[in-house]
Amino acid sequence: MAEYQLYCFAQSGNAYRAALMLNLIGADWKPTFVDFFLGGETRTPEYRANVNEMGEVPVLVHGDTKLSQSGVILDYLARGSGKFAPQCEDERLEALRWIIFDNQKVNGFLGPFRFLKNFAKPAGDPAVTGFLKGRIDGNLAIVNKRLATRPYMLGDRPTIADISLAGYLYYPAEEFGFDIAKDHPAIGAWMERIKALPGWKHPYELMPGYPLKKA
Ligand SMILES: N[C@@H](CCC(=O)N[C@@H](CS)C(=O)NCC(=O)O)C(=O)O
Repeated sequence: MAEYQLYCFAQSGNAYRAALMLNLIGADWKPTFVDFFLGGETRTPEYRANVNEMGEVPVLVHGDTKLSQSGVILDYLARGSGKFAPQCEDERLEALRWIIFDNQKVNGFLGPFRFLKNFAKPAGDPAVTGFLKGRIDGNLAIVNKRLATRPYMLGDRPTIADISLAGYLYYPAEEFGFDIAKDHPAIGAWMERIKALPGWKHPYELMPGYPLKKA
């Protein structure tokens, strides 16, 4: 049995953060497929009783430790491995600031936008997707400005703040209807740097459930 088990599915950028971190630190890990789309597994009483009362992926299991929230999982893995970890208290606080901003306002809007555009039935109301797109543009511009003056979110070294930001950014441009790397060139350059890290893989390669089975 692998040392780490990750409840996840291929289309989840939230889970990708944890899967990518596990791969980048060279952990011995195995994914456990969660049937989010067809089976509605995260909404079942069994999942909420046995896996995560919040009804979400990712969930990381490591021995007796079971964690959800990708930001918490990233912090746990960084502390345990010493890799991609902030190096001092100021850096730790700075990483947390960006991870929370990302969870709420960058990938926190990209995820629902992509879901409404590709997977929701009926498809998302244009008023809702239009609102989300406006927020996405504004928040990606904030990240782009930051990455225009430094190679990684906290400076010269990649940390968990970068791995959090990777969330939905590598999914195909067609799934969004716009090209993040082209529209925000400093983010595009950063994406190439992250992609070059040993162990990097695309979310569709790293997690089970792609392509999506039709009902
Ligand atoms: N802030 C959370 C977000 C997790 C999240 O929203 N995961 C989605 C999948 S991408 C989920 O499990 N949603 C279940 C549902 O809405 O029923 C994290 O970063 O872990």
